[in-house]
Amino acid sequence: MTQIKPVQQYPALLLQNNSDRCLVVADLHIGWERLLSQRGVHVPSQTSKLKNELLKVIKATKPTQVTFLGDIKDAIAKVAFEEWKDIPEFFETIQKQVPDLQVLLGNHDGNLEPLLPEKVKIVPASGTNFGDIGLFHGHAWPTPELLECRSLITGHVHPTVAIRDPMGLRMTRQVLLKAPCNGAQLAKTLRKYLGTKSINILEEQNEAKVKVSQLFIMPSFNQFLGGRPVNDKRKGKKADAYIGPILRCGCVNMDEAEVYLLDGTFLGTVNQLKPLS
Ligand SMILES: [Mn+2]
Repeated sequence: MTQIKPVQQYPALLLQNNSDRCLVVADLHIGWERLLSQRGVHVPSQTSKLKNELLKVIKATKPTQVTFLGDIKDAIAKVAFEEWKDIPEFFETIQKQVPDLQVLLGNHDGNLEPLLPEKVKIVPASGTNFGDIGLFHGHAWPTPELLECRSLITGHVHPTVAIRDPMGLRMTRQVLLKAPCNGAQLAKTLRKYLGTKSINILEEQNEAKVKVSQLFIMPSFNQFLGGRPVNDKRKGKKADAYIGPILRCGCVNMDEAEVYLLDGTFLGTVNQLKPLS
């Protein structure tokens, strides 16, 4: 059984399968600072900060593999001038420490492939597995094969929690979410959207093979990115309050999702935290 361990103080997870150690990070959004310069605020490239941060996590966790869970870059379809330089350099540096790198393509990763060093493995957003853990980006459905995994891990959402103090001041923090996920219902939903043609796991006689029971939603590795607070009262109970098909299809119980700060502190469930936002 693959173990899932949050890396204390960092938006990262370490998956451990005997001697294989896979470090997972999501949503780097390299080049995000260009959004500021388009609005008249000019800051130098922040890529080296992200790189140094990741090198620190690698040093602390000694992974045998690093998986990037999508949205490596920020510009959605095009490649910005800075990215031609920043992204190859970023991956070359990381690869010197950990040769085995894997990248899932997120919705921001159009035209990313030519920027990656040759030996980086590229995986579609619908995902792949590490032991009995399924990994996918979250703007797309997970591939049905991942239903056989015990847990799923996704990015894309950039979850945060908001807490308002008695003075009315509001602080937000990045969080890791662990939500109950109804595997049978997810299988039913995928059957409806993808059909059963040649997809073995979706056929009714294979129902017993469906193992998914929880979904981890990772904080973005880039700590400057905002995300709408998961405990926002305005979200109400509407299924469309969250982004990505898996969170909208009703098979993930977000109200009962456990909310953890990056230092591992358990804050409560989303439902318990709603009055605080
Ligand atoms: Mn995304």
